[in-house]
Amino acid sequence: MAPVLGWPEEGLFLGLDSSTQSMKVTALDSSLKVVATQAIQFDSALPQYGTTDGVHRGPNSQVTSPTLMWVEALDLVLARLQEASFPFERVAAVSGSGQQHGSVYWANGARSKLQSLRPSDSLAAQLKDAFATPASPVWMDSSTAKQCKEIEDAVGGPLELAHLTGSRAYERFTASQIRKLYQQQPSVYEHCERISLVSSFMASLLIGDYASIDFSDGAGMNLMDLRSKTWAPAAVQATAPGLEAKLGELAPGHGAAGKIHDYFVKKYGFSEDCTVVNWSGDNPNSFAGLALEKPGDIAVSLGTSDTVFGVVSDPNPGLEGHVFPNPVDPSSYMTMLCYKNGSLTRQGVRDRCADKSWEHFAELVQQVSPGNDDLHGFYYDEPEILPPVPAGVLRFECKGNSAEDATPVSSFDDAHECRAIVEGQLLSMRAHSERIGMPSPPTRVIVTGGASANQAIVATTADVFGCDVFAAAGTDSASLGAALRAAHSLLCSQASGRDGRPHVPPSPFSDVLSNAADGSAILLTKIRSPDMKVYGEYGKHLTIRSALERLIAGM
Ligand code: ADP
Ligand code: XUL
Repeated sequence: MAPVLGWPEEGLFLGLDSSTQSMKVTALDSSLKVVATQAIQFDSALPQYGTTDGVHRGPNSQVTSPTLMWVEALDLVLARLQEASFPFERVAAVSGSGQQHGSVYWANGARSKLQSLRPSDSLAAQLKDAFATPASPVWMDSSTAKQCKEIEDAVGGPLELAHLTGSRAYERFTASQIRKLYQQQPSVYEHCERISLVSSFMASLLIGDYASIDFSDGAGMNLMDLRSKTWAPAAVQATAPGLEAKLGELAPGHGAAGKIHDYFVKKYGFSEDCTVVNWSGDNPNSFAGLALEKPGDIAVSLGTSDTVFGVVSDPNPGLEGHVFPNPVDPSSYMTMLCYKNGSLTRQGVRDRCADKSWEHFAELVQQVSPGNDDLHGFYYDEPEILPPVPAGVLRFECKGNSAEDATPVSSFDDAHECRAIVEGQLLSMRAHSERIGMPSPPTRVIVTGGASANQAIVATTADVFGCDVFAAAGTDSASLGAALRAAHSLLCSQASGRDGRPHVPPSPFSDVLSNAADGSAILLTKIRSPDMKVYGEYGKHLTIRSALERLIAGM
């Protein structure tokens, strides 16, 4: 297909991904081929912050990350690219992806620190006093049940809040985190001039000023009116006084945040014309990176969290799952489920049962037949989101046809333990995705995230969902999506230039995707077909497991 008018032939698009455990980069050329990648793990690359899995776990289910670690990681990952002679001067636009919901509290006076960044010193040295609190609450936190209840009550109940903002109140969502900070550390709240999400925080570093929160990540706060994409006064007032002034304006994901700050021009050699495009959340970016646009497709992202998402045009948010605006098409939305016990919980089982080896873990899973000899496991190392249950591990044997026939079991052998966690997690995803109206069976499942490299997990995904499984060449769809969104923004701005008016709706995202050449990062490959007999047999296990899950959750 011919390149779209005005497409910068030599230009590169950079996508960063500030995730829970790491910071990653994907750079694309104009034919959407990957020209560079880079990744640093917070625990090992920045040990001075003392994180485990990128976070600090505190008492009472409190989980935070040191804000300054993310600042230092940005310099570090760019320095790594520089060491690899990456041509920063060719970057036409840069965007990014942030773990959703996490919040940063800028201290009074921080804006002028941002505006006057000097290349002679590091970002961390210059911003070390820029935060009202050094600890950013992140999505793994579940310490705000009280504040969730207060916000839901003030707005008229959980369903009302879901209709208004796309989700009922969740402990990790930003509103309850802000309310807790306001209640427990009023002087921190008082001394905070601006609250950013991880996404808008990272964009702020790149432009040297406060960047807007985009609509898609903004919907992960319980503060935005999902339909009007403006702050919802009832939710804002229920959260904390004087909050709207600290949140700034919301903006579309395809909008430009500004030009890159001189710090990055001088230090790394970016062009001063390089545009910083609004960042968004990791799930919206993955949604863009996997080009999810067909209603029959669903994506399963197996990162630190496990998420399942699909596309809808007319959402009806309820008590389960979330709805966010589509980051690349204002006429539709993404629906999503999120599990806290994803990769780290699988990793725990691997470490106990499979000598800390993913290969051995996969072999053990494949040693047992699908259905796991009627053994069911529920593995919650962390308090779970879906269903909302405290941490704990429960195992059952169920030879009969209903959950009433199940008997508790204290342990499984290694192979059954490995299959139990994989089957259990995927069966839960299928059951809940069906409940919120995602297609069943889907036309196809697109897998991404660290664990999508695991063939035993991929094979079970195909059999549980009963459809083909596709994957992109890389496993980091979030930074890929960010790079594609950077390109999309550039097209939108050029389109607005052509007719002289702001372009609403934006240029179709498919105009970006149409530039993909052979070997492009966006091309998906079928990696597994289902065994439909096994899919059929999973029906019984699905019913039993769902009933057991309801018992465990007391629902
Ligand atoms: P995030 O972006 O949320 O930080 P990633 O998508 O990078 O997370 O995934 C990281 C996780 O992937 C690690 O915690 C690890 O447990 C898991 N992982 C990596 N390789 C494999 C594998 N072969 N099988 C299963 N899980 C894996
Ligand atoms: C989504 C969620 C996680 C984080 C980190 O609601 O909490 O997926 O975005 O990946």
